[in-house]
Amino acid sequence: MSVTDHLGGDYLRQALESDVRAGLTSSPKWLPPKWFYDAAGSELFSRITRLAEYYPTRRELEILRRRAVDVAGLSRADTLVELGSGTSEKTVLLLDALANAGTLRAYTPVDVDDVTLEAAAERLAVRYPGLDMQPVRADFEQHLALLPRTGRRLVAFLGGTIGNLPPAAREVFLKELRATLRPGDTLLLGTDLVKDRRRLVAAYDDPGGVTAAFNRNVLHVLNRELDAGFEPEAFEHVALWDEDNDWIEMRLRATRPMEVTIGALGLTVAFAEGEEMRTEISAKFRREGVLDELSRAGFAVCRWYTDGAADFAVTLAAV
Ligand code: AVJ
Repeated sequence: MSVTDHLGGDYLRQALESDVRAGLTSSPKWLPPKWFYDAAGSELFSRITRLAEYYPTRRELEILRRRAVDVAGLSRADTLVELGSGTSEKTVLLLDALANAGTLRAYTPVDVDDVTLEAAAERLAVRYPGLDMQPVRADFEQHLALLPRTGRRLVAFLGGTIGNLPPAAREVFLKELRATLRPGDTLLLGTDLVKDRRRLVAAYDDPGGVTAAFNRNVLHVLNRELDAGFEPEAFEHVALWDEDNDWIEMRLRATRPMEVTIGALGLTVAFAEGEEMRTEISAKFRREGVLDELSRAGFAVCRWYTDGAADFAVTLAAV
């Protein structure tokens, strides 16, 4: 399996260093969520998706189970481009529907992790022997312009991951994505929806502490990759609902004053007792908001699909 790699050399390393330097020298401090996902973080995320409190994955699957055939019929895509490593369960629903519609030719999974990419591509190659596999190792925020442009494409961006981008970055992302597409191409976008705040907070603060471990994992990543001296257990997991911005915010709160050295950056940062560092926003949407953001980026919305409880939405849009 040959992976097209846009993250060669020390691209990721540079990105991590500059993100961490920018975030830890800001006030308030922050770290971008993309660094949660090393092998341990990906495993913790996969445990999160099985928690009773974490409804988005199940709801989105429910929608895709019910609507994949409709999506395939409307998009008539020959190439599925999947931004971010979906669970193969979601991917298979879309690939099966496109194969049954008779249009499927190629599959391009896009992810930063080559192990994830190769595993996905190899598993699916067995299930779809004639499928042209074109895995791309890339950062979907940076390398949209470099993705393959052949065929009639369905770009799937699922899981609600778009909610991890703040509004300005979302706008840039959608416009850049739109600019890479041609008439006939389509976008399938997963978004979590605004709902009762207790359910939202519970989904990001489970009693078993799996989400807390996922949150602290970013400190383990910094310790290992940047020779940092964080004591992850000295930070408390915080999940709160920001009702002005309609997003869940995850933070790590220092339980005592600390000085932390980040060896690879030659940087020492001080945390006051109780100081909170933002590690993720996860925006929740309303129908008008999604439609508005898509149309401002130049997409024409064709379908708005939700699950029975209206917890989550999947939108199909054309260019
Ligand atoms: C997979 C990125 C959409 O924001 O809900 C889960 C990540 N963070 N629990 C989300 C996550 C905390 C998840 N995304």
